[in-house]
Amino acid sequence: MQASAQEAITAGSIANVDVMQSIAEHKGCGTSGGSGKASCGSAAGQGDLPTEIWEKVKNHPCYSEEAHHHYARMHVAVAPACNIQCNYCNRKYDCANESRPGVVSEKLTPEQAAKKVLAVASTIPQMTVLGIAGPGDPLANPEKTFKTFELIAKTAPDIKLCLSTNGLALPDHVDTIAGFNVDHVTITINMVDPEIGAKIYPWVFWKHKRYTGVEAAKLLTDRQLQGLEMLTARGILCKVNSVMIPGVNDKHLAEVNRAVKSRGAFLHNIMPLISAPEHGTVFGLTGQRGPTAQELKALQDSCEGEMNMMRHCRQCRADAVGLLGEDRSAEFTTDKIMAMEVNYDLDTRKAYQAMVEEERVAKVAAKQEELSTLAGEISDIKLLIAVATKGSGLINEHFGHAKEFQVYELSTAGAKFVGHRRVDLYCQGGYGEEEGLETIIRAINDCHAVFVAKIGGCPKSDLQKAGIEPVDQFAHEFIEKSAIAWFKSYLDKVNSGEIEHVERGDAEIRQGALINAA
Ligand code: CLF
Ligand code: SF4
Repeated sequence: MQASAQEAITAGSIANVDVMQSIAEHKGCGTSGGSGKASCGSAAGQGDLPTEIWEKVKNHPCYSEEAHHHYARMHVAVAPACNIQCNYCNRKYDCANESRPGVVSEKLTPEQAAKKVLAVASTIPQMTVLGIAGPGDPLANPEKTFKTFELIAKTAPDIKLCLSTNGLALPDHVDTIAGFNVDHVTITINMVDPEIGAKIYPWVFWKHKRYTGVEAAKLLTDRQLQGLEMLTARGILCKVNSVMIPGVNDKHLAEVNRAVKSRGAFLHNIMPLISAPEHGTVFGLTGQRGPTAQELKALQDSCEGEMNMMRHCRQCRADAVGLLGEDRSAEFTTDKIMAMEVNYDLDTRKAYQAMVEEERVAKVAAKQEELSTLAGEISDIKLLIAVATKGSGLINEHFGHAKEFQVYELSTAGAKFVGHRRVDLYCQGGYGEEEGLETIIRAINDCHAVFVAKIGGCPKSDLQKAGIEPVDQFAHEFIEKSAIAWFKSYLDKVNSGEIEHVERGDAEIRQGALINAA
């Protein structure tokens, strides 16, 4: 039964006191000046995370990189209005703070949303998180957002609730958020300097008044940081999203990183600006470019010394469903869910998730075992590989069917997930697309090898010509274990003089692919 809001607030506050204490004591990545270890919220296993926090992140596909291979999230598009204007947003489309530009979601009432959640939870037992991320700002639509949370908490209590906001209205709603036991809140913070903010936000609308320029940006940054402090004081895990806009805030984001870390943010997600004239945004029309793959990675790397970085964000849509790298929203349109027989069975979900956990444990054990073969290797070589995967941490996708490649950095320290590249499908109706192949090569041009379950002769040869080794010998095996084994043999070949290690160039973040991949 749903507790009243006040009861829930009280219960939530008590439960969160312990967690708050744990975040404060945890030196790795939370509030307290630690070194920001990649084990927090992003790598396999609990690492040095306190158990209370690990329990909150371990099945959340956005807060744990490792979990995103196994667990799914869904969004319900119940929040159409917005209270600010971002120069990278066209309000004909979904909120670009957590969505790819140019995507339109099917809007739902809270009741339709609750039915959809049950339908998805019955069909996808590894769906563990329900997020509200638009299509506008959830807190500019507080009644719809909180009514949806209330209905879902009542009917599907095992599903974690998640919220993403631009932060303007956040301080007014922190108690209600805590009252609904929302454990995870994302705030998009692109600046802490209003002069820079004025280049990103033409206006904000607050207390029945429109503010513009530096005044608007100052109001926004003050409210965002205040909201962040209030949430972390209540033990709610906060992720900060920042859109990297070259020439506008790219140099400034290190300062944003420090500012949010000092206020207790758990995770920082720096996303590339996706900008094209056809989006009809200010930045699209003025020709503002987004970063290249290596520019984005360099910024993420530089901030990682400060705190935990999220690198697996897919900038998903406001009605996204499925694993982060896939989109099953078309299976759950309003017409379809209203006609669906819903059988929400907690025991079945738990049993399925127990199997997923076994798979995770096996994957981590295989990786650790392979890692021991690198012990004693001394080499400065660091390189990237691209992997075709359908999920579960396996190399289980054909080259021609891949809509994205996951990118891992290999070194003597092991294999580390550092991002993904969306691509257009190479295989169209049974035939390979030559033009598609060129764009795929540009998207993974900074990688030394591409790991696939299978690949045809033509793309194989073209990849080799481009200096990217196609690797299909580890089909259906675990990604990290296989990558480490391949890297060991690569180092052996370099050490024996059989091959020479050469640095690769930069790669494109494929805007077209991102837009088409709705
Ligand atoms: Fe959704 Fe966001 Fe919650 Fe995740 S998404 S509200 S935290 S459940 Fe995740 Fe999607 Fe990136 Fe967002 S991949 S856009 S970070
Ligand atoms: Fe668009 Fe989201 Fe910015 Fe609102 S907060 S203007 S919906 S990107």
